Amino acid sequence: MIRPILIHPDPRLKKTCAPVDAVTTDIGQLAEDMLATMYDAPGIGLAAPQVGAMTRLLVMDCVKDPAKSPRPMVMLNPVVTWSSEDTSIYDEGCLSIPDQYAEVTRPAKVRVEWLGLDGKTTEEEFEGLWATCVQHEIDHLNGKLFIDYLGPLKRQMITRKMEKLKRELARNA
Ligand code: K1U
Ligand code: ZN
Repeated sequence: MIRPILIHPDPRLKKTCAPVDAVTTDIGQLAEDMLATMYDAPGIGLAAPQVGAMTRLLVMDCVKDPAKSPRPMVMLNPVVTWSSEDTSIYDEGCLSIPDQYAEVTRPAKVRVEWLGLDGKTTEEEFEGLWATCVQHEIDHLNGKLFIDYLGPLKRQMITRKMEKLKRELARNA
């Protein structure tokens, strides 16, 4: 099932999410719905609070080339266990802030540990777009958006645009 994606500003996008305490069928269904919602958007990642679920679950698939096999990933309770000192800059977007992009500097490589839907703990190192995306999604679980890395003027300008978009969407609903 495709779930509606919350648009900034929304108080749910500013909250810290609670850990997943058990891999239940509801968690499995949420992960399945989030992957469907992410591919439909389309996007390369999605965090649970973006669909109003205040739990530490994210999905991502940064394989952009349609000729290559997809690599859908589901992470429960992801934790960054190591970050590189070298950084990379990426022009980030967000499905909760449609059509707005800005350069964000983050560690170029990260190691992340998470619980899978099979109940097993995995640790993996990410680089390139995967590293950018997993950090962006973990930020969502902590109530942080990419615009929080920008100066107050840029952030306010984007927030005002989103408020206008939400008024228009509500009027046309
Ligand atoms: O979390 C989100 O809002 C999803 C977001 C993830 C992300 C994008 C860029 C840098 C870091 C994290 C998106 O997927 S925005 C859409 C997007 O980037 C994209 C859409 C279609 C094809 C390729 C990329
Ligand atoms: Zn986002």
